Amino acid sequence: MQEDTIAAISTPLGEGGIGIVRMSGPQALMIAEAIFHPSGRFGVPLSHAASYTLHYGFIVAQGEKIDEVLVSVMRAPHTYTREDVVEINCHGGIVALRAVLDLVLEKGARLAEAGEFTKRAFLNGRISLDQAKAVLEIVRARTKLGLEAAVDQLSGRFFEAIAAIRERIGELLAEVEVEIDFPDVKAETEDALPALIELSGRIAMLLTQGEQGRIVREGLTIAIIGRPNVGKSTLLNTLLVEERAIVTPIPGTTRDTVEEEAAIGGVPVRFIDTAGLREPTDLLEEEGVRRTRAAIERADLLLLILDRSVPLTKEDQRLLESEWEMPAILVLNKCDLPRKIGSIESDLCAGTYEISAKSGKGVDRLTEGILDLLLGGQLPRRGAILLLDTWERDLLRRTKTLLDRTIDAVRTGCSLDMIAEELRAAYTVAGELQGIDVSEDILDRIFSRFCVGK
Ligand SMILES: Nc1nc2c(ncn2[C@@H]2O[C@H](COP(=O)(O)OP(=O)(O)OP(=O)(O)O)[C@@H](O)[C@H]2O)c(=O)[nH]1
Ligand SMILES: [Mg+2]
Repeated sequence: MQEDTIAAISTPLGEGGIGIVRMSGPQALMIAEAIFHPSGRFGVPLSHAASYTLHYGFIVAQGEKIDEVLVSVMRAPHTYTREDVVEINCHGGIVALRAVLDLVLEKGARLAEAGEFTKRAFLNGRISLDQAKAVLEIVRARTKLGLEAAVDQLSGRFFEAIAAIRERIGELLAEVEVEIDFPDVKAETEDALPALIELSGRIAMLLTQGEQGRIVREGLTIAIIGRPNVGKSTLLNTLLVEERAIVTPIPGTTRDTVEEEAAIGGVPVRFIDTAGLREPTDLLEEEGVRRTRAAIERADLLLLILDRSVPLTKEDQRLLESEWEMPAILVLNKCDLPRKIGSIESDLCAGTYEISAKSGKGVDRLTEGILDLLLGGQLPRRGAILLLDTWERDLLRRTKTLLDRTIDAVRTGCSLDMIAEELRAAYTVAGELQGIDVSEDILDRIFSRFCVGK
């Protein structure tokens, strides 16, 4: 248990109905009592309050009321951190909230670091590292699917999967070691092959789920490009179901990039509508084109829009012949009008879609195509997503490599010692994943990503 008591404002800064100053640690109740005046006949000193009770009164400093509050008292060990926790629910806005925080700091609490409440929950053994991270993901989720994945992870699913894998590796290692120690007990190492292959497969699946999680968490960026007036902004608005960008029949309507995020199939997608690409005729257009190019560089995918109701122009042709670093989908817009564009020669292999951005015709098929392309035909779904950190993906990959090397060693008839060595290494790396030997450095990295007060 930690010696000191930490405090922080646990609600977002800004105007809200209420704000919470949260404290955790051995002095939490004492500090709260020193600044809290209970109201009414039933008021008790907080240090006498039972766990899970709510107390109405005022925070008072030097005889002056600072805010009218509700204080909740939660006693160790059944609390978020397993320490005494006090939450002061203020409603006086940010100034009062700050004043209350200052007061508790004055009375001996220390300002909490980012994620320190959750870190204590982990250090005091209430939650696993995996669950601690899930808390962070819940706070940060950008789509419903991301939130569901985070909530699922809170149950420790990844932790359990790793524990099972590690246990199995341990068993296999023990068998090999028995063979080393008692060469007479002749078990065949080859018998271990199916188990090893199965384990490697399990890790491969976790990695795939982690990749899906990365997309759900980080989202995708899609730039909508094309020459002026082909309907880029109209498509953006249709995708967002919102009149976000200005649409007019005048070529060159969009001068600056317009960005907006939408959830498609549970994946947060940032769409960037861009200024039409053409030879700039003035400074403003020049800047617009520069920004379009910058947007293209950031994108995971391009939607190259052509207007199929008019013949192909030189600008269209040039765009079609450009080489992009990211996949590009060809979109033939205005399919509600007669086709005049003629046949199109293009090396863009990521697919062609005919749509009417204006009426919405074909747009669903386009979004399906986008997700198919970016997610390898696998829409992320609940239960098949893992939200992993880079270091976790790294350790998973290393465990898999070590298992694959063990498999090779068995197949090529390497010595038992060598097989045992690879297995032992895999066992250790899997242990790191479980959080058994997580270094201080990794812990700091994880928890510093939290906001203060969580
Ligand atoms: N008939 C028809 N008209 C469309 C369609 N999509 C866009 N338009 C029209 O085409 C014109 C240009 O649309 P915008 O969305 O402003 O085109 P843009 O590519 O953003 O143009 P710039 O911002 O100038 O580069 C507008 O008059 C739209 O109403 C469509 O699917 N069918
Ligand atoms: Mg536009």
